[in-house]
Amino acid sequence: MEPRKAEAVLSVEQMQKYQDDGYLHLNSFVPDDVLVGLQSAAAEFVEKSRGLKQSDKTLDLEPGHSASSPRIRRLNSPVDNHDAFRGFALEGLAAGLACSILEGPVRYHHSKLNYKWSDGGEEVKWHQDIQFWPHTDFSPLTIGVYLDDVDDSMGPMGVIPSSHKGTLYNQYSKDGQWVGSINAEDVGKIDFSEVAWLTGPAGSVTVHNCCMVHGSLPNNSPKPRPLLLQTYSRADSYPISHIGANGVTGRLSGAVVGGDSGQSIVIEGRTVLGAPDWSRSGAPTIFGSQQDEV
Ligand SMILES: O=C(O)CCC(=O)C(=O)O
Repeated sequence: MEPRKAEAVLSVEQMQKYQDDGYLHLNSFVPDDVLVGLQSAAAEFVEKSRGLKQSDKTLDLEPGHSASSPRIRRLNSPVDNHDAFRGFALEGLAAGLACSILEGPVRYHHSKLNYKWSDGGEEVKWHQDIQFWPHTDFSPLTIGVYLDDVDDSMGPMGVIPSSHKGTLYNQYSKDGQWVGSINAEDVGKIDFSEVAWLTGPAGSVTVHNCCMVHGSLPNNSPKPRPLLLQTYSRADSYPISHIGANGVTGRLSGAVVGGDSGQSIVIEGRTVLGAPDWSRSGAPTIFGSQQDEV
């Protein structure tokens, strides 16, 4: 399948809303045939989990998980683990949407499927994403797809409109431990009166910028709340190594979708035309490159 090119998937108003508010909420956006493929891939991992007693590299299980009553927190890197997720994120609708919002080729960063199981599936505390995997700009965004109908009782994702333009919070505890959430003192200063809870029928899509303050409540309903998430940046934005999850975001992380990256980066106002990406093939020596050896 041809990679998706940047094309006008969204209206001018929606594009402006993303810039202003830092998020989008697209009800019933994924066509049924695509949705069914994603749902059935997600169900395969539920079946697989029945054979597990504890979390492994792919599936993160909640305490209390059993073969007869699975409780999955997360499927790590769905893009690396199932063709349906890979196609959707790197060639299909999510790829096209990312190229459209970022107005050109994009660099895929990582993916995950948060199942947020029924009857107490865990909350995600208020946080911002960029501290987990800093990039050379603030273009990274995450596209979420609800694989089931989600209402207020199921711990939908909540966002604080326009918070992507504000403070970038410290997500360490007072004693210097990384906790991945905004501390209680800072949370106390945030105005939650405008919080938007992103509910919707299966196939509804959320998009949030990497600096957006967001989180979700526990799922106390009798149904899981599967949310498939995939993150992209502009193709000329690069994850900064040796901070957070960068470097451990999966086999296909770094794939450029919808065109070429150009390997060009602006640092301190000067443009560097970088060498090709050798992260998968291994780097040649300077001798090999200069003598034109393959
Ligand atoms: O699953 C959710 O509700 C939010 C997910 C999220 O923010 C994250 O995994 O970073």
